[in-house]
Amino acid sequence: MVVLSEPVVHTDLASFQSCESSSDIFTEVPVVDMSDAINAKKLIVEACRELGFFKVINHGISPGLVAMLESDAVNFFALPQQEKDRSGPPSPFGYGNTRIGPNGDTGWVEYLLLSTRPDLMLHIPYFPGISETFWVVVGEYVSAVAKMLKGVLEMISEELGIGPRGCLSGLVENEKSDSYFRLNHYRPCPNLQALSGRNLIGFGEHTDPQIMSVLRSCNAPGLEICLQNGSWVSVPSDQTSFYFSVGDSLQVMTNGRFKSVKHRVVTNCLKSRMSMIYFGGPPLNKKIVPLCSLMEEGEESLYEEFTWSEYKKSAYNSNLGDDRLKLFEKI
Ligand code: GA4
Repeated sequence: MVVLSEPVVHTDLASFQSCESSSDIFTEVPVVDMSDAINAKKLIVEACRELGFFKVINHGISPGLVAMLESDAVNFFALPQQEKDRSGPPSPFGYGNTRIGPNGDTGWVEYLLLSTRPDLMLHIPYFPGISETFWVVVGEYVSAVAKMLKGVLEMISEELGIGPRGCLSGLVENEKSDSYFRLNHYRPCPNLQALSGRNLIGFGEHTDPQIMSVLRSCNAPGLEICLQNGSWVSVPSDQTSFYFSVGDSLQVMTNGRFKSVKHRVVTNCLKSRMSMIYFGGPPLNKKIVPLCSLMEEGEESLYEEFTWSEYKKSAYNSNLGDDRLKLFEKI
């Protein structure tokens, strides 16, 4: 579905970062066909090692469900600003506009950040303007995507010979799993001339702290990933597929074999972009350490031991673009 929205004219662009958007359209995103399980496993592991990023097709998630969620999100973001503001500011959950996280990061984006844990969501008193079906649809979408992620993590375990069964996938399946769900809405970039050919940053460069993230976007470009040689490339949008990215926690659990991928979103001059991201996180008390069954004889962990709760605390004390794992690297 194309998200229609009027370009916003905003005179004070100085407070937003801009960048030269990458003209390199990356045509080599690994494509994993879930209907071909044997090849899928190999491709996923290869992609996680080389890029930390891949696209999944034939995933079995109902396009109707995705469309329903997108339509609820479009309706929410189309509400008058003051209505939306009643669901914010985020702490960290709720509606946010241009401010990302607690430490002064900004981006040309408005968003809803939600926890997928019902016990946490109960602390959020009220999301005005969200249709009655919204929670039901979010719930259905999140369980479908979590199931798909669980399948992908099981495939990784099988391919790498990681045991016991469920040691990886069980982390996001666990009812205590600290997973997040985010809806991002990027309005068209205003006043392009003022930026002299540059693009506003929608969501600045960062890696995701969790295990793996699953992104679906509408048919508007904007997502860029950083290749291992340091160059930024633009990911072609594909609203029928899901993009998976390796997070910091999986990098640690594989002792650096998989790399968490740096990514960012640049705004588009004409079209709104809407994305939905599920961040698969472990339970708060889970120790994030390399998986024993993966370690070779004599291999040592590259990282100091930490729990997910400690890592999250440290992430929320950092700025978006910081190298958060650096603090935990063994010297
Ligand atoms: C990046 C990945 C997810 O969007 C997120 C973000 C979180 C937030 O927006 O609340 C953070 C960011 C993200 C990492 C550093 C801190 C925390 C904003 C920020 C500056 C929900 C997450 O888990 O970490």
